[in-house]
Amino acid sequence: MRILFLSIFLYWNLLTACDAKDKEWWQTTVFYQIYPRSFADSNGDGIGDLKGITSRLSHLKEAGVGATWLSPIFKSPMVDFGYDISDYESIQPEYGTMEDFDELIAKAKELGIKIILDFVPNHSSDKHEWFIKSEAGDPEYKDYYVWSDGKPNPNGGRNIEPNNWVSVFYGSAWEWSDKRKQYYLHQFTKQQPDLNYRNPKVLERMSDVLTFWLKKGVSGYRIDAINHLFEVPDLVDEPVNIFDKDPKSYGHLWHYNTVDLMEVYDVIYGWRDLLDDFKKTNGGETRIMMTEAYANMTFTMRYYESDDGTRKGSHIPFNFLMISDLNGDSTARDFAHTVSKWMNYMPVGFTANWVLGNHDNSRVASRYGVERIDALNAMLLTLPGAGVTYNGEEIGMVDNKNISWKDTQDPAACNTNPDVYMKFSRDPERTPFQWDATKNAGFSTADKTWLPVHPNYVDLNVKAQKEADKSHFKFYQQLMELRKHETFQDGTIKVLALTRNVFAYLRELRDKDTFAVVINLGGNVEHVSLEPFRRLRNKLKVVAAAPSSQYHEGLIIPISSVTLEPYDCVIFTDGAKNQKRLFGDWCREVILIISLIVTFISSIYSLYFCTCHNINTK
Ligand SMILES: *[C@@H]1O[C@H](CO)[C@@H](O)[C@H](O)[C@H]1NC(C)=O
Ligand SMILES: *[C@@H]1O[C@H](CO)[C@@H](O)[C@H](O)[C@H]1NC(C)=O
Ligand SMILES: CC(=O)N[C@H]1CO[C@H](CO)[C@@H](O)[C@@H]1O
Ligand SMILES: [Ca+2]
Ligand SMILES: [Ca+2]
Repeated sequence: MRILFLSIFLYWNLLTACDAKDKEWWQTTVFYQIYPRSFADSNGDGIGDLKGITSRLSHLKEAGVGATWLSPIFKSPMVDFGYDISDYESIQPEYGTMEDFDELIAKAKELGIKIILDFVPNHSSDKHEWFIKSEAGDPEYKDYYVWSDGKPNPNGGRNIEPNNWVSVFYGSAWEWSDKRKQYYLHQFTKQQPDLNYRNPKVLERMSDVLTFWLKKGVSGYRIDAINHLFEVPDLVDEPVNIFDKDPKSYGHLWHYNTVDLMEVYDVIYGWRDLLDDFKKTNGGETRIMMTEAYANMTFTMRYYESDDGTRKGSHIPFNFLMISDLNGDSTARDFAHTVSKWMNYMPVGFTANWVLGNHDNSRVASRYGVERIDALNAMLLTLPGAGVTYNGEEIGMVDNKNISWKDTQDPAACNTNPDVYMKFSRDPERTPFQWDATKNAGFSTADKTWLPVHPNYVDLNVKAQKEADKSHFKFYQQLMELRKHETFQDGTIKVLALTRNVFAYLRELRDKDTFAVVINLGGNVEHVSLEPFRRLRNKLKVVAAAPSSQYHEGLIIPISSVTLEPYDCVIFTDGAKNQKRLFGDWCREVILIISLIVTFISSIYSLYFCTCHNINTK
């Protein structure tokens, strides 16, 4: 008898080995972007800071988030709110000190939350020591930036710009330096001079920055505006896009010479090696790279690996399709197509990711409509791979569109005029985080916060949603819990547009429960059948339902008559694990045979042993 138990035990244990999960932390987690300036203010100056983040980290834990990426916290004149860095290895004083940063890392470790830093390699601030020396003609730093004499002026006088390039933030990409009597390139604001990556010394210095923070305990980087790293060396004009008549506008040119150059990828593959080597020499978990590039599919996929497959690059090349290709007007077919698009383009064996929002784009509830926040959060948490989300989306914060010209902070808006600034402003999605119903939403005790708090904070805040029976946050937490299921972590996806407004997908994994996520994008009640999926059983059990749903957890309904409330989102399982097949998989077969042989041999042995024993005692 004992032998039999032993064999069964052996069999099951070995089987588990067959199914062993080989996913690393970053492949299944949700990355939560914190915009430090707006998250939590610890000292009452109206500006968020590191101590504030540390004191509120438990919120991330409660939300079920495994990692956070912080927008830049480095020393900066704050022309572009930290994306203009004057010292890559120190902390911006209004955000705190290096000790505060160490405390943040320690607290995060304690809570099991990984910290990812923003890395801004394309440009430094014009107040960076390197630029000051470069402008002064210091031989060591002379070629740290992209300098040009410009072209002779046909009318005489100072040379004109070397070419027609424009900055992402409007106007010429060239700025004249009176000191050096040359132009320097800036793809963003003129206070953000582009570093010259054709100078190996620059690459080396920037790689050292990566190592500096890795040693401090960060788990990786989110790399900013990476596709802007290189420009063609001969600085030739870019072709004009006739549909955009304004020669100062970024859309006026086709950016063939200033973005997505092949050289970018070599730098990325090199930085991947740096991260992998760091792990090899220092141990610990994999340090990762997330890359930000608003590029087409061909260019985006190349961040994963080189075309010939010999070099690895970004772990998470940001998938911006949920920002660029979908919005509140999208139909179920648009959703199905967009999800499939990423899955189809992605090279086999890599990890998908879904970026729901960030500090450059309107908030999810504003982009898709407040009614759809639960559905979009549900997608983030149940699609395959990693989710990337922005602080505040878990409670459905909305843009604060009532920001006066006087209160406007974003350079992209300030560079324009009082009539049009709101069209360019990124301030609406950057207003302070809404913690509770106290002064300034619990963000700060200051009389005036750096951006005005959205007045809806009285009702819309974390505290209220935690106390409510049903809320966006409660649903979010529930989905985070569900997400731990192996099917969500490891399973495949099959998408279907069931009607014009009902978008659904199956998540399946061999020998595990199958789940169906069903979303009503429209404002009418919808009756649908999930039979088109074919692989589901006849009865479905509700495992999670949006706060607006008429369904509740545990309810059993027939597959052919699913009723969805307006903007509803329901997750079902058919309760039946995929039929377990004893054979059909070499790993299982081998293990079964080994177990049988062991059972056989030990039975023979014990029979023999027992017989002898019996004889001897007689
Ligand atoms: C991306 O752009 C490049 C260059 O313009 C082009 O060759 C490539 O086909 C494009 N890829 C897709 C998927 O559109
Ligand atoms: C906009 O904000 C100002 C104060 O910043 C306030 O007086 C005004 O009532 C607000 N307008 C709307 C439409 O909310
Ligand atoms: C989403 C994001 O980080 N966008 C940044 C891209 O880079 C420019 C320049 O560094 C910033 O202004 C954006 O905020
Ligand atoms: Ca502060
Ligand atoms: Ca550049």
